[in-house]
Amino acid sequence: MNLQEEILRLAKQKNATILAHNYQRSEIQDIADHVGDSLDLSQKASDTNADIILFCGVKFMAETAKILNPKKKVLVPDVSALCPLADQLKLDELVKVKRQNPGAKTVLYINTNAWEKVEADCICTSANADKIVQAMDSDTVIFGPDQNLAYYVSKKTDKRLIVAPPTGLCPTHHQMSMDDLLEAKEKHPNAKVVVHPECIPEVQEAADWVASTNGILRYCTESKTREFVIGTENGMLHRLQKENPAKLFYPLSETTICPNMKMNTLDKMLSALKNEKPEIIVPEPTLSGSRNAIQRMLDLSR
Ligand code: CIZ
Repeated sequence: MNLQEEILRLAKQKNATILAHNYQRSEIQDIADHVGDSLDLSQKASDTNADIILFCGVKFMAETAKILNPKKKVLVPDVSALCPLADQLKLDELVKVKRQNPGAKTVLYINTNAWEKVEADCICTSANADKIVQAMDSDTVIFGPDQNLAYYVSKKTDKRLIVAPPTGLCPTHHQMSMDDLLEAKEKHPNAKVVVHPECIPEVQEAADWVASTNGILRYCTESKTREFVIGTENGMLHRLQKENPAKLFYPLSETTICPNMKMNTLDKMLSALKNEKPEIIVPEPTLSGSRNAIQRMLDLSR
C-alpha cells in the first residue's frame, strides 16, 4: 500500500475528513475530500459530520476550522506551518487603531491569528473582501493586515479604509514584480494574465483579471481563452490544470512558492492521523470570542 492509500485507509477508519488548501502540494490535493480556498474550507469545516478534520494548510486555517466546529478534533500535518502575513498584525496596534477611530467597523482578513479575530466586526477572505467591507454600516472601515488586498478593496467599494498595519503583505505574492509580468507576457503573448489581490497594485493594474484562488479557477474555466499566466502561489496551477485539461497554465513567476504551505507532506499527514497530533487547540475566551466575526462572514457570503 502506498502512502496515499495508507492515509485514505486510516482516514476512513477514524472517520476523518481531509481538507486541503489550493496551495498544497499536488499529492495532498489529490487525496483530499475537499480542495478549496479558506472560505470554502471554513464552510466545509463548519458542516462536517466527520469526527476528525485533518487540515492541510497553514495554522490560522485550522484554527478557523476549530473555532467553527469546536467539538471536532482538528489535526494538522505540521503545526509550524504558519502564515507570515497573519503575524504582521499585532493585537496592541489593532486595539490602538480601533480606539483612535471609534465610529469605524473592523474587517480582518482571515489570514490573522484567532486572538485578533476577537477584535473584528467581521472576517473576510480574498473571495469576499469587497462585499464584506461594503456591507459594513460605517463610512470608514479598519482593514488588515494586507495592504495590497486593501488597495483592491478600496477600488471596489466606496468606504474609506484605514489599513492596519499599513505595511502588511504576503511575502510570496508581494515579490511578483512588473518585470516578472512583462517577461511572462512576452513568453506567452496569447495568454490572459490572472493575478491574486495580494499582488502589488502595479501587477493588479496590468493584469486581465484579479481574483481569489477560487475566482481565478472560475475565470479560467469559464473563459474561451486557452492559455493563462497565473499570479498566485504555484500550488494553484495543479488544480487549474486538473480541472481544465485542455487549457494551458503558466506561473507568472517560478518562485511564487509559499514555504509554509509546502511544509505539509504525505508523511506528516500519515503521522498526524496515526498519533492524532499535532492537534489544534484554541483556548477560551478566544474560541468563543472570535466565532461571531467568522460566522458573520459565512452568513454574509451565502
Ligand atoms: O482565502 C484564501 O484561501 C487565500 C489565502 C487565498 C485565496 O485567494 O484563496
